[in-house]
Formats: sequence, structure tokens, C-alpha cells
Amino acid sequence: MQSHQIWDSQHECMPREELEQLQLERLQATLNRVYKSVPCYRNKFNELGIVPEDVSSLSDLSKLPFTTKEDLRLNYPYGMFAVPLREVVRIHSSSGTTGKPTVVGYTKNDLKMWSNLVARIMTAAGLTHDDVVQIAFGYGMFTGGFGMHYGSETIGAAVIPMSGGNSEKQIMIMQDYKSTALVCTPSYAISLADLMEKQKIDPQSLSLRFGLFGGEPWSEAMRTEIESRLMISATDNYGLSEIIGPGVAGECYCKKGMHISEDAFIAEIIDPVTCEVLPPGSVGELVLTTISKEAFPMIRYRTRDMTTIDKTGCECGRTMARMKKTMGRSDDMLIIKGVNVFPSQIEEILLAIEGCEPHYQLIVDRKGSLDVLEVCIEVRENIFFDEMKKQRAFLDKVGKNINSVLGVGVTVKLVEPNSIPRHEGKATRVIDRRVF
Ligand code: DLL
Repeated sequence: MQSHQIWDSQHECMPREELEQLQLERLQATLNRVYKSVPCYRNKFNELGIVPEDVSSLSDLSKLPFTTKEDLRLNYPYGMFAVPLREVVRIHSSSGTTGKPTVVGYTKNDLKMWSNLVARIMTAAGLTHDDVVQIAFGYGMFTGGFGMHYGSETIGAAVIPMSGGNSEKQIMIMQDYKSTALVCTPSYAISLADLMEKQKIDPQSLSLRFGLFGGEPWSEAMRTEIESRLMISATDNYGLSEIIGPGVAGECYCKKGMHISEDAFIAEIIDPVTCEVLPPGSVGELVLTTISKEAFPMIRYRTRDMTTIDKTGCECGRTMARMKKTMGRSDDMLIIKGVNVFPSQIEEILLAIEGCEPHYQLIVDRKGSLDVLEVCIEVRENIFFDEMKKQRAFLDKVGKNINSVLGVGVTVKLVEPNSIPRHEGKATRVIDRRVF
């Protein structure tokens, strides 16, 4: 039986009015602290003629300046810390692909709070102290491994700190140690499922019941694929290093959006172009403010992640707002012949087609003044390669389905099995060959 427990019902089920009062108090305390101790915030507030006392309601939050990755780069490495380094007990950094990574710090209290936030999402997914949790997120500067590790220990589960990679060994450990939960990126879960299939391992012979996935966008179709191939219940978990790591939001067993821990983070949705705050239910960029962190508070951090927020109650009893699966980052959005396309939308369409593998790559190029998109898909076995007619019909179907849902024409190419690189961590779905 799946557990329907709630880790911290006092906070997770708080009536909204009480929650908003708590958010306001914590926000004011955070603003006072950052104004005193972080020059970047003090300067930005001063430029706008704002002092922390000007924020007397939650709606006043919109008066405050945004914080971006650029601010973190300019203050590299420790400039945004709100406590002296002697109070910091842990340092992580983000997995940025360009420039210097961003450095984040945690005090002892921050680590305790982080562990409890992750304990919430693990409990929400159905895990208890009876579980054996195999963590296949990287340990190290990435927050995924350590974050999920401490959360699992907090709920009293037995943690196997496997870290990412070494897939043969992952499967051996899963079999021998009887892991009941797998924690990794969704794309790595697919890689493990592929390997099991190759080794003719029946997922039913394993003890796996849960998969807690996150760290990258993935579609509902991908969830269905993982759940049926590994015979588990798969939940989505969202977070980012700048805010804390995993533990910002996670799904409960209802799987209708990820509950944001709103007693620790205030979430807003803005228009990524005009930066205006959008009304509830709109799709836009998620902006997060931390209200209980000591070492590295973030005020109105622009995540670049596109989603929507639902504040209506959930069947599970939690009152915390839910964010939808993210469509991707606003900077991953492709504009193909004027149409906005997120890789996750293409994934959803591909996986709904019989014979499509969850291994695909999108290649964007520019022909003249037009952007063109090529969708490369791996096919299962070589069946299609010997039957031209079937192959053509398949390519046609993929192209037509994408065109009818997204309204863009794409070229579709079949590639050999195993020719698209596999990743132990986050997958690279888009190759951009455009020269600007
Ligand atoms: O990926 C933290 C994390 C680890 C979350 C493990 C969940 C599980 P970063 O490396 O800083 O931190 O990358 C953060 O990854 O802004 C999103 O674009 C993306 N991301 C993270 N989780 C999800 C998710 C970790 N569930 C960036 N769905 C974020 C979609 C996600 N995108």
C-alpha cells in the first residue's frame, strides 16, 4: 500500500490566510537581513528608493527588483552571501553551461530546513522509513545527490548513495539491495530501463515501487513510459541550486502539479518580456523569493522556467499551491517560423506515436532567414530500416502530428539505435547550429 502521509501537516496544510501572514512576516525579516548584509540588494533597493519597511503586504513584493543569474555572476563567488563564511557549512554550485558557475551556501539551519523540505516531497511521493532509496543523481557540486540524500535520511529511509552513472552496477545494486525507490533524472531512468531490457531483467523481479525524478523537463508521455517500463509510480520534483536545490516543489500521489513549499518560498508568475506579474492561472516565468534561508537568500529570482500556478486545494489535503510541470526554460524555447516551441511539447507528441523511442534530439538550423527544425528519432531495432514503405509512413505520421499540434513544419529523420548520446544526468535535447 502506498503511504498517504504528510511530513509536516502543520505547514503543508496551513489555511491560506495563515500561510500568507507567515509569508509576510518571513519576507519582512528576510528583506531586513539582506538590506543590511548584502550590498547587491542594498544598492538595488536604494536605486529604486525602496527600504524594507515599504513592504507591508505580499502584493508589495512586486515593487522589489528582480535578481538574475547575472547578479550572481557579478558577485561571484561569495558576494550574495548574507552571513559571514564562518557560519556557512556547505557550498554547492549550479550546473551552468556557460561562464563561471554560481556558488550557493548553506548554514547549519539551512541544511536542516532543506532536509525537511526534501523529506516533504519524499513523503508526498509515498515514501516512508520502510523504503530503500537508491540515489542515482550526481553527488558533488550538483545539489541533486546531497539534497535527496539528506531528505531520505530525514524520513528514516535506508539510503544507497550510488551517485550517477555505472548503469550495470546500478541495476545489480537494485536487484541485490532490493531498492524500493529510484531517484535520478527522468532521462537516466529511461537509460536504466533500456539496459534492463537488454539484459532481459524483468522489472517485476525487482523491489522498485517509486521513482522520484527531476532536474530536467519531461512530459506526461515520458512519465507513462517510465511507469510502465519500470513498474513504478513516478513523481516529478522541481528545484534549482540558486533557491536551495531539490525540495522547492514536488508532486504528491495525485500527480496533478508539484506542491511548492510556500512557507519557505514565495512564487510569482511574470511575463518574461514585460516582467509584469501575471494573474493566477497564467503561463509565464516562475519567480521565486526565499523567506527562510540564512546564508543565501534570494529576492525575486528569475528562474527562466515556464509554468503556471494553481492555488486551489488538492485531494491530498495539502493547501500549498501547485506548479504545473514546466514546459522548459524560456531560454530553451525555440522560435520556428515564428511559432514558439518547447522541446517537451515535441517529446509529448513523439512518445504518443507507436514505435517512437524516448531518445530524440532536435537540431535547429537557419536556412536563409528561416529557422528550420530537424527532429532526429531513434527507432527500436532496425525494423524500419529494411522496409522503405513502412519507414516513409512512419516519418510522415511524425511530421504530420507535429504540424497539426504545433503548427510548424519540421523534417523528421530516423537514426540508428543508440546513436543519440545517453546522459547520466541531464539530457541535451537541442543542438542549435544557428549562427547569429
Ligand atoms: O536541477 C535541482 C534539482 C535536483 C531538482 C534534483 C530536482 C531534482 P540546477 O542544476 O541548478 O538544480 O538546475 C535547475 O533545472 O531551473 C530547471 O530549468 C531545471 N529543472 C529542475 N527540476 C526540474 C523539473 C537542479 N522537475 C534547473 N522539471 C531549473 C523541469 C527542472 N525542469
